[in-house]
Amino acid sequence: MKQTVWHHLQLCAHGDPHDTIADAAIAVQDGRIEWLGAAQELPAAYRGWPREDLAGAWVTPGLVECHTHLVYGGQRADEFAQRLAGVSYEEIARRGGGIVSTVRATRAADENTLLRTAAARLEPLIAEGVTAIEIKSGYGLDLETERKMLRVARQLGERYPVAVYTTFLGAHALPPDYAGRADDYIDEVCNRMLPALADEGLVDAVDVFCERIGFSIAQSERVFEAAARRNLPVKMHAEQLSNSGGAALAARYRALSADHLEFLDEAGVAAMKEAGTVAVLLPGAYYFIRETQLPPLDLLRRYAVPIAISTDSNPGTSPATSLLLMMNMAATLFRMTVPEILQGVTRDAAAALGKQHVHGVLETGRHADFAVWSVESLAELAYWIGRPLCARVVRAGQTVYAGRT
Ligand code: DI6
Ligand code: FE
Repeated sequence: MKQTVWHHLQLCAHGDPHDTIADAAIAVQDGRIEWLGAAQELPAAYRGWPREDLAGAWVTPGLVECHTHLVYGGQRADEFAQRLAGVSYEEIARRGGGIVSTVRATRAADENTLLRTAAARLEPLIAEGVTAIEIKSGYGLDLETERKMLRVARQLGERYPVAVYTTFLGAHALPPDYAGRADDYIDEVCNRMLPALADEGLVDAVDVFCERIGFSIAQSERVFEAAARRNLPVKMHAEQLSNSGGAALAARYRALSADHLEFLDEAGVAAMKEAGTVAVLLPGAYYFIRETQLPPLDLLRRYAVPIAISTDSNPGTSPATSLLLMMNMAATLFRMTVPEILQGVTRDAAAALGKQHVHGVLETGRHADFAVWSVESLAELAYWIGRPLCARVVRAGQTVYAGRT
């Protein structure tokens, strides 16, 4: 039986910097939290256990990264360079760039290549304290490659000390072989791809890109109906470039989350509140495509809609692998507060995955998944730009990463 008392730490157990314990201890047995609280109140039963001294460091729940496209082939740096040289999105798409170029590269890559390249994007996230992560498909757009992507996502969870939750995003873009036949492709997604991948245990949730350049409300609803037939939760890329009413549709299907939301309106916010749908904000995509429309923070606050933050790590609009940088962008670009940001990468990000009972908060009975920080103030987690701040990552009571202290 592995017993440890972690002590000499400052504890932020709920991701709320107003709810902390200055001199705390966490008793862990076989990877689960037996007790946590003020060190002076440590029950006698735990006082003889072996100790780990954290030298007064801040401890938060392990971070939850709730929206990534981590698995894909190739990269799109040359496309980025073309855009800087003045070539338009439309011209790049005409030249075969955009999502389609990543689809080609993903179809051509074998599983080992996808695993290796995705791992290189996962490791920096783990080094920043991430202990749970969502990974989408969506660059295969055919059954074989969507399966390959989701298998790689599952393998990442087997090989790395991080809980991986997969999302089927077959409705990410229209593959070239279905040009002009979007409804036929949605048939393929709903009637063949999703059932097969769900039967193989590869799908934890289903997502759709509801947008003018993505899929319509009607097509998105068909994907949600197919997910409902398999009792799978849904989420949506919604209102990223325009207001199509996607968030309200997502709320009607009690979606776990609606993501991006720059063009979200009050009707959508109210519907999300009523449904308990989490707003996932993606400052990396906002920044990288130089968007100017801010998500409606005031409306989300007024309706008390939970707000999560994520990298949206993807090769086209957010080639990011730092959740800490997203926390700084959420502050500087979206004007979110430190408490909102900390809860946005712990408690509310866990809720965006429907895993609020497992991740995002430290309490007795849960896995001892926590991050140890080399900071004097928790505000530093949103303050520094691109600085390593994580001293240690503990997953199920075991140190799985040790950084600079
Ligand atoms: N919204 C986005 O920003 C990404 N997908 C989506 O639905 C873009 C993906 C890409 O450009 O590769
Ligand atoms: Fe995305």
